[in-house]
Amino acid sequence: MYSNVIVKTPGESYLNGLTTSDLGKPVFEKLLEQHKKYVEALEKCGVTVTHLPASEEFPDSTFVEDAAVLTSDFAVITNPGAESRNGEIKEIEATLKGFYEKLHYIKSPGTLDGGDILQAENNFYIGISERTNEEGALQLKGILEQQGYEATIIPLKEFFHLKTGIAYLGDNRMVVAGEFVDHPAFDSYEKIVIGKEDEYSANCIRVNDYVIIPSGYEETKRKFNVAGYETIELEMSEVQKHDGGLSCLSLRF
Ligand code: CIR
Repeated sequence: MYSNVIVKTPGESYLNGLTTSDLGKPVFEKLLEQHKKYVEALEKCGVTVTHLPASEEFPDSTFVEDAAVLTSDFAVITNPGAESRNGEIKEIEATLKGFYEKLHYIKSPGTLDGGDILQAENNFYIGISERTNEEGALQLKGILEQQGYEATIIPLKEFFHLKTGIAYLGDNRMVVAGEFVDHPAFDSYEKIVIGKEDEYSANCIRVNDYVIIPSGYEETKRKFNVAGYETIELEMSEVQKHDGGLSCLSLRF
């Protein structure tokens, strides 16, 4: 169960943020509306929302997930791999000091984005990507093991971040797409397999009694409903245009 989430309103500078997609320029008003609905959905899930104001100096800072790795008992401030995003950690650090007594840190030359980290109960999976390097992954593994968790490092082949293609729903159940469908690291889980054409919907979030999924993925919704989950669907078009998904927009703990 999650009690808290941190979100951050996107600024107008979002339009100048990083992207690899060819989905076109985001429409700022539409983005704000989608973000507002996202926050309302989280509130419906029963969490307390800490809402940070927009920061124009950091175009990608609405993607708060990348700045920290959180559990109910400890917090790690990351060292985001994209130069333009690195300064985002200052505000997240200051915010998390209000929730945690002690913070851990990923330090250079290690880099790590929270989007590359997936927790499934006592196990963490750490992706090595364009943003998270081996040194950063090893630092986090060390911190996690010290705290009594297990950590597996997974070099990515295609996905942008680890959680671009995988989500944990609880109940030993993983949502997997693309390179993770047959990945041996996830063999012990019951899998909900997402097809190539629905790949974007693999980035979904279980928040207490609901699974929040992007709208427009009927087959994914059906699979979750059949498995017994109540779903909330959200329009994510303007977030997707800048390589973001549902998990990226919040820190949940
Ligand atoms: C970036 O390139 O960093 C942002 N435009 C997207 C970050 C998405 N974050 C995530 O998947 N955790």
